[in-house]
Amino acid sequence: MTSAQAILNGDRLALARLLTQVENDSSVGREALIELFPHTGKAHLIGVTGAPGTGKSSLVNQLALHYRKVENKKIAIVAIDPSSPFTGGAVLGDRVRMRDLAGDANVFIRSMASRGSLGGLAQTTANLVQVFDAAGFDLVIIETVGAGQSEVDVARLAHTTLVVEAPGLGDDIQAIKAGILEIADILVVNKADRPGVENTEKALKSMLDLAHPTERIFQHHGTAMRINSAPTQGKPASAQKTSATPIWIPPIQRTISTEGSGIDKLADCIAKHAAHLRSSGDWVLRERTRLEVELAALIRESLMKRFSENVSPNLYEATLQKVIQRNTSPWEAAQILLKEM
Ligand SMILES: Nc1nc2c(ncn2[C@@H]2O[C@H](COP(=O)(O)OP(=O)(O)OP(=O)(O)O)[C@@H](O)[C@H]2O)c(=O)[nH]1
Ligand SMILES: [Mg+2]
Repeated sequence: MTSAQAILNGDRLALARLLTQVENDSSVGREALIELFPHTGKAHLIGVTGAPGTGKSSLVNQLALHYRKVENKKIAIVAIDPSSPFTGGAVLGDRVRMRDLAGDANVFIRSMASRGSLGGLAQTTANLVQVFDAAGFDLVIIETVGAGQSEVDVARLAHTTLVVEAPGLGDDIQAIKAGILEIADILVVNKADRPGVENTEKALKSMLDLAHPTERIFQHHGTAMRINSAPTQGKPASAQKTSATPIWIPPIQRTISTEGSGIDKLADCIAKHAAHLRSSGDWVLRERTRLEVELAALIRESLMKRFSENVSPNLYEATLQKVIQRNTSPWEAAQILLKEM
C-alpha cells in the first residue's frame, strides 16, 4: 500500500510521516501529493492571523474544541511559527486547553517553522493543507503571525480569513498598517475581558464603514446587498434599472479565548461565511484563484530551474556585464539568454 492509500484509509502514523516528507519537499512527498490531489477540494480552509500575542493559538484551540464537541467535525491545525523549530516551542506549549483534545483521533495539530521551509512557506503550507484535505478533515485551520506577506499568502490559501485583534495594542494604527480589511472575512476582538475592548471595536467599525460606504448597501431579507448600477439621472426612481448582488461585510466578533466565550458565535460567523461563499459563487472563484496562483508559482519555479540548467554562468555573467556597461539593454539581454534554453 502506498502512503497515500494509507492516509486515505485514515492511518494517523502514515499521515504524520507524510507531513514530514511534504515539509521536506522530498520525492516521496511529491509522489504522494500527486496521488492525493484528486481527493482534495472538500475541506473548509480557515486562516487565522493577527499580531503576536493577540491570542490566536488560544482561539484556535477553542475553535477546535467547539468543532469536536459541538459539531463533531474532523479538524486539522497548521500552525506556522516564525521563530521556534517545528518540533515544539511556544506554539504547542501555549495550547491551553489541548488536554481536552488529547487522544482525540479527529484532531491533528502540525506546527511548522517558517524559517527553513524548503519548498517555500506558501507552497509547503498549501501542500500540508492538501494532505489534510485528502485525509478527510472537514476543517483545516492555518495560524500565522501577522507579519506582512505571510498574512496575504494565508488569505489566498484560505476560504475564510479571521483577523484577530486585541485591546491595547495601538489598534487603529496597527490595523491600517497591516491592511487587514483587504484580507479579513471576519474580525475577532479577542481578550474581550481586557480594558479598551470598546475602543478596539470602534476603530475596526469605522474602518469597515470606510471600506463599505453605506449608501450603496441595503438589507434584503437580512442579507447585505450592493446596488450595482448608478442611478439614471432625470428619471423617477421606479424607472431606474438596478441590479444587486449579495456582499459580505466582515462581522466583528468578541471572544475571550481563555474562557471560551464568544466561540459559538464565532463558529456561527464562519459557517455563515462559508454559506455566503457557496451561494454567491465566490467559493468556486477563490478555489480557481488559489489553484491558479499555485500553478503560476510552480511554472515560474520550473522555468527558472530550466534556465539555470541550460544557461552557462559564464554567458550569464558576460551578458550581465554588457548590460551594466550599457552596451545591451536588459530586454535584449533577456532575449539572448532565453535563446539558450
Ligand atoms: N485575558 C486574556 N488573555 C488571553 C486571551 N486569549 C489569550 N490570552 C493570553 O494571551 C497570551 C497569548 O496567547 P496566544 O494564544 O499564545 O497568542 P498568539 O496570538 O497565538 O501568540 P503568537 O503565536 O506568539 O503570536 C497567553 O498568555 C494567553 O493565555 C483572552 O481572551 N483574554
Ligand atoms: Mg500562536
